[in-house]
Amino acid sequence: MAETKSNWKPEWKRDIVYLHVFPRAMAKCIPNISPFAMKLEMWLRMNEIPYQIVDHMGFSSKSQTPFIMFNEDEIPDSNFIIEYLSKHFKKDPYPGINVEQQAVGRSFLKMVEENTAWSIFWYRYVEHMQEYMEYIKFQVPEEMQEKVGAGLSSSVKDRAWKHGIGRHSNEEIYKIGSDDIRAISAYLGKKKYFLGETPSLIDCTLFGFLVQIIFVPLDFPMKVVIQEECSNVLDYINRLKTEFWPHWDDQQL
Ligand SMILES: N[C@@H](CCC(=O)N[C@@H](CS)C(=O)NCC(=O)O)C(=O)O
Repeated sequence: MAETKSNWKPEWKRDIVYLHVFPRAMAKCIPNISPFAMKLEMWLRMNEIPYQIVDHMGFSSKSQTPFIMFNEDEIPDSNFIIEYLSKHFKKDPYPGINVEQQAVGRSFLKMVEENTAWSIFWYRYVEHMQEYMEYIKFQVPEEMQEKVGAGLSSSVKDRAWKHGIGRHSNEEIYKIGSDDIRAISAYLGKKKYFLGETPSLIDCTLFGFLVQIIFVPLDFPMKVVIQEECSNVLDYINRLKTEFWPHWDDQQL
C-alpha cells in the first residue's frame, strides 16, 4: 500500500531521513535482504546524512521498497531518493570525479541493478528458496512462512521471465552474473574505491548487491568466482564494511 502524508508521524523531525525498509530482523546474516535498501543506507552513511531506520513491511507508491519519508513527503526509488537528497543536502554522488568516470559509474550501477541482480534473485528465490528460508524470516506467523516463501519464489520467477533473463538456463543465468563480477574485478583492479581514491555512489551500489552474495551462506556460483578469481572484490567489500559499518559484526547497526 502506498504511503501518504497521513503516514507522517508527529514525532518525526525535519531534515531527518526516515528510511523505510524491510525489517532488519528478516535478514539473519546481513542488515537487509534488499540490495537497494543496503545501497541507500550505505550512501546515507557515506554522506553522513542523518537517518532513522523504520522497519516496514509495506511498499511505496511505486509498490517497491525502499522508500523514505522526508519532511512530510514520501519519496520512492533508491536512485531518485539519492538524487533528491543530494540536492537537498548539497552532496555530490560523484564528488570530484570527472564526467567520463561518472559515466563508468553509471554504467556499472545499471549493470548491477538491472542485470547482475537477477542472477542473485534467481539463485536465492527461484532455485534455492527452501535453503534461503534458513536465512530469512518473514514477518508472518510460523505456519505461514512456507506459503509466503513459495509466493515470493513464483512471483520472482514470473518477473524474471517477463524481464527476459528467466528464459535462460540456470547455468546461463549464473554465467551472466559471474561475467559481471569479473568485469567489476577487472575495472576495480588495485584501486581503493571503484573510481579511484574517492568513495562515490557506485561503491554504495556494489556494496549493497555484493554483500548479498558474500555474507549469505548460500553457494552462489558468483561467490565461487569472487573467492577463486576476484580476491580484489572480496578485499574491497571488506574494506567498505570496516569503514562504513564498523559495528556490523556485533549487530549494533
Ligand atoms: N528501482 C528500485 C528497485 C527497488 C526494488 O526492486 N525493490 C524490490 C525489493 S529488493 C521490490 O520492492 N520488489 C517488489 C516489486 O518490485 O514488486 C530502487 O532503486 O529502489
